Amino acid sequence: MSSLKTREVGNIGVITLARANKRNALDDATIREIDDYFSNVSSHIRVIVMTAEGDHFCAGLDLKEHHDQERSALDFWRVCRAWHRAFDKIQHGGIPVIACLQGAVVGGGLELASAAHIRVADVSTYFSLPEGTRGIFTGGGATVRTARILSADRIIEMMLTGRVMGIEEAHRLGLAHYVCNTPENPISAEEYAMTLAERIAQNAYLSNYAIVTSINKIADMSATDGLFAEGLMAAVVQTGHDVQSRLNDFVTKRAPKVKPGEDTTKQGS
Ligand code: 1HE
Repeated sequence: MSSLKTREVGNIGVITLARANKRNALDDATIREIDDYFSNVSSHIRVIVMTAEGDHFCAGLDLKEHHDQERSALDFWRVCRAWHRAFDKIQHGGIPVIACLQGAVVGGGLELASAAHIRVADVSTYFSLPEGTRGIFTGGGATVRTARILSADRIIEMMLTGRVMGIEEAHRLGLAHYVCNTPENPISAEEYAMTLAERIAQNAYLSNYAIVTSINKIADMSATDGLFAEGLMAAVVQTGHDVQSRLNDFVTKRAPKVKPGEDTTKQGS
């Protein structure tokens, strides 16, 4: 039985974790399905929204499978490398990915959410890295991806204490970009994510590709190499077929202006 559901809404792909009875814990089979999905995205898909069934986005590593398999060091190394491959395809696949979060986003669930480019969270969302309390260590990219979002210092503190980070702190620290289902933003996280996806799908394809593939890669480079790569990327994006018409919209005063107070989910609609 599949642990994922997928659908398309126009040019938006929606991938849903569908093991709510196990709080969407990630077993080997689910990681394989995530890898397969992100390896075979249809060419008309412009943005992917990742959601989860039930009250919790993801409870992390399937601890029962991990317990039952009594993995050796080499076994678990292979598991971790499979997670890295799958999550790399999310982060570096060239298509913007929006994660839509609720309830527990813990351990490997936080690593999965950290691979997405935008995180939209229901107000019920909370985050934790309980690996220390389970006697294991992060193996799905937290030391790289989550550490880049929160800082290495903060994930050390979270892993040592196993504490729960609430939505207000997570929003302030940039782990959740948007918080939904609040008096100020009463829309549901999924609706908000879909509206953002529609907005992002209207960007130039090459611009989106450059944004999601190059910025994280450039962060791995020296400043000199990064500036060189940035120039190359900009030159490639400049060859996009719709660059001139988009610039012409601005020059002829038909393009929307960049103004404070504008809701980005409404721009261009
Ligand atoms: C699970 C898992 C799981 C739930 N693996 N089966 N992750 C954790 O340490 C988080 C562990 N889970 C929890 O703390 C809680 O389950 C939740 C806070 C997420 C949800 O609580 P609740 O009360 O809604 O559900 P529950 O009753 O605890 O769990 C419902 C079922 O899901 C139950 O199974 P059942 O057969 O008894 O009904 C649970 O056993 C099952 N379940 N979480 C397996 N994680 C590559 S390295 C990554 C390292 C990590 O991810 S470490 C973090 C592990």
